[in-house]
Amino acid sequence: MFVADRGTDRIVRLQDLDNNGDANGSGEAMVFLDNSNLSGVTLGDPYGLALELPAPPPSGPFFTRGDANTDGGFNIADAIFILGVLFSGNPAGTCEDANDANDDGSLNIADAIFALGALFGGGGNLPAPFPGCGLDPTVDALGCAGFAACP
Ligand SMILES: [Ca+2]
Ligand SMILES: [Ca+2]
Ligand SMILES: [Ca+2]
Ligand SMILES: [Ca+2]
Repeated sequence: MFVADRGTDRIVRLQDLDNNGDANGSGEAMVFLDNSNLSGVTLGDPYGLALELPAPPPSGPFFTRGDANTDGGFNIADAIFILGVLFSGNPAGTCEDANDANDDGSLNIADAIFALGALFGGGGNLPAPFPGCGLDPTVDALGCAGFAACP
């Protein structure tokens, strides 16, 4: 069975490899064709068959954006923590999403700059969840394994 996901131009192959009646097992759902291996192919949908697959709902532990060192506060130490992860090889902590200060889905110098701007440059608040605890409202590849400062 093939499912074309319009949202990401992706064709997924679903197979019931272990014959248990579903395609939820390991290796049964395989990305057959997507943007990474298209190489010039344009996916069409002439028959309107593609399914609109909803984005996965946010999940994981609650966290506070910007609180990179997960001590329950947002201050200069968090910007220093982010810089330490980026440039000194320090461990990233338990919650990548907290380090993603600008919530663009990647961890880089822009997050440290964004955090410093919010702290000292009148940049205002960080994207949610901030300053309270919550889930990442914009699903991305960054995860949050644990965040001690949130219940
Ligand atoms: Ca902190
Ligand atoms: Ca970022
Ligand atoms: Ca996000
Ligand atoms: Ca995330």
